[in-house]
Amino acid sequence: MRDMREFIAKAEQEGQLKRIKAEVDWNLELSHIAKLNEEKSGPALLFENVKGYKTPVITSVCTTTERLALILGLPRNSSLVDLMRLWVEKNKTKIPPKWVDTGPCKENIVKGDEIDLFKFPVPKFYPKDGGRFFGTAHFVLTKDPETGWVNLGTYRLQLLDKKRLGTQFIKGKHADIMLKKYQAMGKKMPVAVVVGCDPLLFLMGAARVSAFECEYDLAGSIRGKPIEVVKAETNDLPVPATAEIVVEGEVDPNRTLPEGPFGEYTGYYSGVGTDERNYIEVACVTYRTNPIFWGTTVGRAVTDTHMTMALTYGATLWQQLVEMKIPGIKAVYCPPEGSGRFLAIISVKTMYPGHADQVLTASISTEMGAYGLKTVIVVDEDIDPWDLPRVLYALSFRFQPNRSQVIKRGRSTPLDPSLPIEAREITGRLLLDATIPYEWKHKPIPILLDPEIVKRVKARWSELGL
Ligand SMILES: Cc1cc2nc3c(=O)[nH]c(=O)nc-3n(C[C@H](O)[C@H](O)[C@H](O)COP(=O)(O)O)c2cc1C
Ligand SMILES: [Mn+2]
Repeated sequence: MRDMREFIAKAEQEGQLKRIKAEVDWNLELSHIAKLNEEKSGPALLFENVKGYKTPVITSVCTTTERLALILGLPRNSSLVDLMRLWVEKNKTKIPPKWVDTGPCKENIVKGDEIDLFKFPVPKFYPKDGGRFFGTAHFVLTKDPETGWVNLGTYRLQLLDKKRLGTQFIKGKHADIMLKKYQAMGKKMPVAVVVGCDPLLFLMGAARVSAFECEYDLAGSIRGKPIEVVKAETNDLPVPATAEIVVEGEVDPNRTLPEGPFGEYTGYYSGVGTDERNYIEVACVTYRTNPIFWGTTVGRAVTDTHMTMALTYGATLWQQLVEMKIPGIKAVYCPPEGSGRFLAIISVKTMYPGHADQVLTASISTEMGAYGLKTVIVVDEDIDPWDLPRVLYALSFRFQPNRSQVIKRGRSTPLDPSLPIEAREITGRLLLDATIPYEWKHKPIPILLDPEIVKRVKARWSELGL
């Protein structure tokens, strides 16, 4: 998939996209239509007539597993776990991006006083939001000033004025780590923001790919060929050649402005009563002719952002456990209901005493699990982690609170509404071992039906009137 336009064509062909021709207001109306549509697992929406604007807005691109499968190039009936399995497999090889001289993203170039971000149909999503949010389904490109590592990260961007975007680089995220290095060097951090692209790149921005790794390399591996990039106009960051809109600029680590609140994926507003945040001073905007603006509704579960995170966070946890070379990992599932990040269920074929304990402690030591993950459940290999009734069965009949429950502490997300706003740095972590201990000499004997009798009974099924 080359770009957003190809996604639109394919999704439309498959009946997974609807064009909205009626006039819709960017001020709450558009987001509310998208949200209500997503709560019914509806199609992707292309708003062609946004009040006061010629530029269309697409939403709800990632809301269903079918569309995530379309983005990853897998069959329509794939499960979320099938998609994660592909991700983990493809992560084993990396294909770095390829520089090209130019691309459609350079069709229009605006610099200096001409820049006016209000020329784009930026939605206001929720009633108590602090303003309009330019960046929701996008990513921010930054470069490590020491090593040259290029990072793609999705961090919300608030439209502050014609040339400034408020950021929320949460502590320890890769853009934040880089910004602190620029600060120590007394420099500003160059950035490029990409809105509208091959949707896989947005998924990469939202994925917790390990530090020092460039998300473009994994995207290339999933696509089976390098992502084509061109140099930004005002810095040397690699932007996708087919991006719809690219906003270039700098972040001064020492300057801040109020940002937020914003209706977050936890179902609550974040940025209420928090410190000011850094912002992007925009130096240049490039865009394709007739660009397409892209947004996601974030907000309460389960909708577009939750499905995005269930895939990208869940796959990253799985991938990082595989990288730790722990044997026996059958599957990992981070339910969309927990936004793919607060709750993880891991199915393991246990092979030695303490194996399940190793998986539990390893999971919270991965980059993904060491941040925000609150509850981890390990189940035996006979249970699919996405089969929640079976997980509840394991919690009922295999889990023993006296033996298999541990509480740890660790880094929290500041968005977790279960913690008081002023104390969200540290969370508890609950590790639940719902496996039958490997070392037990006398294991409970599972009830298996006699296969011969089953065959006989099945042959008599209609005779029995069943
Ligand atoms: C729609 C959406 C909005 C997000 N907003 C933010 C945000 O404002 N700040 C933030 O730190 N992370 C945000 N995230 C999560 C990051 O994208 C995610 O943690 C990612 O791993 C960051 O990239 P990094 O690992 O390269 O730092 C958001 C994710 C999604 C899907
Ligand atoms: Mn990263």
